[in-house]
Amino acid sequence: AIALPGLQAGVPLASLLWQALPRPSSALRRWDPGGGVRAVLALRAPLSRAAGITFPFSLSQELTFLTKQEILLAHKRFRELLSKEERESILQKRVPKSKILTLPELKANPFRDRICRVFSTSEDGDGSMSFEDFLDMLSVFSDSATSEIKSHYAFRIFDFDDDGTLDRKDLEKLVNCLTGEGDETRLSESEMDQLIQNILEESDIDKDGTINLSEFQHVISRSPDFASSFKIVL
Ligand SMILES: [Ca+2]
Ligand SMILES: [Ca+2]
Repeated sequence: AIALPGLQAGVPLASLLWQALPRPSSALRRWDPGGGVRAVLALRAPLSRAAGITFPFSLSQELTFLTKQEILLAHKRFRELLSKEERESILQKRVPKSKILTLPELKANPFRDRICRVFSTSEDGDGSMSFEDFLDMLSVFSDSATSEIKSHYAFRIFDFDDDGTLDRKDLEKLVNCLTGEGDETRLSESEMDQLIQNILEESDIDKDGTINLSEFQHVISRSPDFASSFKIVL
């Protein structure tokens, strides 16, 4: 039997993907699906004013998913990742991936490297983050982001080679992230083959052997718990 949590007949891929992630404990709030749904706060006023922070650039619309309190907390946490001298010009600085991954909210996430990669705007592909990148990430993982936005980013996170489609290799890596790469936990070759076959049977609607974004979003839409489990809260 394949010992992967959530893997039963009829359980959609989305459940496998996110509900198999480490469960929340009282100390770890990041995957807490019971955090409650906060009202969508559509910040019509410029965010800079709302948050009391001076931004010399216009922030993207996606950031409307964060509340003023969340932005202020993000600002504080990001600032703490910078050295004293760097804190003078926080908006011009990038925090290296190694530092970002010291945040407990990311440290235990099996997709931490991919998350940095997807949200980093660094042209070097080093996963470093500007404050704007950091806010983008928190916005997508916030309670208020829509399921469509979350599934779009989940797809990008799972698309390990960034080629716009989830093929067998991506799915294999994804499963290994969930089970861990240790000899005791990882799936055998035949279990892996079976699992990927199941995932494709369920998701690959046009039968081209890979899962594209709309196929992925279709599967995710059948998992009502997805949006509440795709979450990082500082
Ligand atoms: Ca791919
Ligand atoms: Ca397909």
